[in-house]
Amino acid sequence: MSYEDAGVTHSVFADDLAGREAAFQAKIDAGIAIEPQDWMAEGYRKMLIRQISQHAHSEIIGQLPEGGWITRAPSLERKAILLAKVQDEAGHGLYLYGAAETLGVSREQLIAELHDGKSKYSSIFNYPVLTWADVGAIGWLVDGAAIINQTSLCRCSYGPYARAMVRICKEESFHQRQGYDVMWRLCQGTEKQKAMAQEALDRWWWPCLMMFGPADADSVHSMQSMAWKIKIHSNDALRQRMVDQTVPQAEYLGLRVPDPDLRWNPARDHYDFGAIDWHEFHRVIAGEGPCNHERLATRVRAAEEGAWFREALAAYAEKQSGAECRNEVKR
Ligand code: FAQ
Repeated sequence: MSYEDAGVTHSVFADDLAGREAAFQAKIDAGIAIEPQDWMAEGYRKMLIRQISQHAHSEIIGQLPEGGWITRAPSLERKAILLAKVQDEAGHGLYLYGAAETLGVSREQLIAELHDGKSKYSSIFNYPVLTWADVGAIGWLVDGAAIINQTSLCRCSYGPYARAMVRICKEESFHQRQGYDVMWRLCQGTEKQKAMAQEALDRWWWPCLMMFGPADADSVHSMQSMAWKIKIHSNDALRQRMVDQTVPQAEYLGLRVPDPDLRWNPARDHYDFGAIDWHEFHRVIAGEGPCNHERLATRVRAAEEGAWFREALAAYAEKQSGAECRNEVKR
């Protein structure tokens, strides 16, 4: 018997859905975390999968730019620090894929979407790392931008994502400090070393401001995402925070921020800064940045070459769990 035959109209179900959505929104408005077993709006689930998976991909692809410098780090100490940092990024990817899996998608599916180019990762990882100073600039500026964005995500409405962020932010703080320390040491060094630090800042400044996404007026998802408290602050608000925090740090290093329009505005109590080249941003996220092809190809090759190892691990795990079940039956 159909619902209509039973005298139940569609509008009853529509009312039921509207009621559930209203209760869901009220929960979010009251600051109550949404957990995987809770009812959630389908759009909310999809928005989270999109953002968390892109975030996870960014952590994994984000290992590549600095990873290329592990063998060229200038001392044993710097090598050990960089190795630990790059490994941390892999861990962040795993926490985030784990958080996405609680929403009913598989890790294999998400990774396939990255490899097919259907899912994005952060624009910043499509720029080349030309000198050791770039490694410092990544820690200082890229991790610095990531912390500003992620500190706000620690209060996001989805429990597993918010909890992953708390852990990630603690590690990112160490990453940011090590990057600043690399820059500091270069700025205390020879004229050539200081020039290298300045060139790195010149290259990374604008792409780092682009990390926060398009201007609020052009942001497709921000309004709904903020209503659901997936995002707590807008792209422009976080970008402004990045400028305000970082300019004094650059001044302390004795470096010049590459923006002729940058100036303190006492009326706003913020720095004013110049226009971002949004054409460059859109080119990079469309796959045409300086390193997009190389980054994705490296990632796909690593997955293919490691397939035998993952298969062996899965076979071993299956054998072990079979043995455990048999032991359980014997007991
Ligand atoms: N790159 O409507 P909105 C890190 C896309 S982690 C590429 O404003 P939304 C750690 C956006 O996806 C860095 N695409 O989007 C580390 C959307 O496209 P779609 C990653 C971008 O989601 C350090 C379209 O533009 N962090 O660095 C970018 O509300 C060192 C419209 O934009 C996160 O992922 C971009 N920069 O806001 C690792 C944090 N910006 O999906 C290694 C979590 C925008 O419709 C070494 N994510 N797009 O096809 C977020 O907070 C948000 O997703 C934003 C974008 C703010 C990135």
